[in-house]
Amino acid sequence: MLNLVLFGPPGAGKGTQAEFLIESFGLIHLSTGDLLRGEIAAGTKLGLEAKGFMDKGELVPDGVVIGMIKSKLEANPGTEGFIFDGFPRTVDQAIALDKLLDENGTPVFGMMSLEVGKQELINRLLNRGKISGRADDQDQNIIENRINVYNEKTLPLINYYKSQGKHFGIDGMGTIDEIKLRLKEVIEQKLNSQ
Ligand code: B4P
Repeated sequence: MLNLVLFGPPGAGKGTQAEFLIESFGLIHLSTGDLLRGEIAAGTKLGLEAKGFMDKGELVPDGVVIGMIKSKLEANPGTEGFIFDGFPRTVDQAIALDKLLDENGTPVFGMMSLEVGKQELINRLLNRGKISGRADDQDQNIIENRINVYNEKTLPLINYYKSQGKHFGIDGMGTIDEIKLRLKEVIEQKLNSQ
């Protein structure tokens, strides 16, 4: 199984590149952001709870997102693998993911970490906000808070995966196609070296 963690700050291109990885490697896409927005749209209790955090650019509590991922893993046995997009976002989430995957005997293959400068992140998200109407993409203060939360709570995950020899840094600046090629090359190189 090929379990990939697609990592990077808000606006780094995780959701964008996940679409290509699904096609190329036949993986199931698990985006906690999409799952949470689905709960909000459906008006569930979980969605109502999550909305308050997301609108401010804060992280939704670990227990909520870990529970969502657990039920998705259980609902998809025997797949080629998963792309975890926007998850894990804290060290506790990463530990929980390792435990869940250990139960299936299929560990994380690698963390693909997209590296993009702050001003480019802000530009991309403000642009998306104009088109999609996503509330958390329309206000520069909320975007900056998301980037600060990323730096404080999510960035330490790089060391978590480095210590397991699973961190792969990828230049996330350039066109979407250029970044696709970089990702594909890194994954194929690692697959061939096994
Ligand atoms: P997410 O939905 O994960 O949103 P995101 O970080 O903004 O990244 P996304 O994947 O959507 O955007 P992308 O970079 O592809 O999270 C939203 C919120 O949900 C969080 O703030 C948090 O509150 C909550 N949440 C989610 N997961 C959680 C978790 N595990 N724990 C706790 N809370 C959680 O793309 C951005 C834009 O850039 C797009 O418009 C795209 O077209 C554009 N773009 C991409 N690549 C480009 C390129 N190379 N050049 C130019 N533009 C590009």
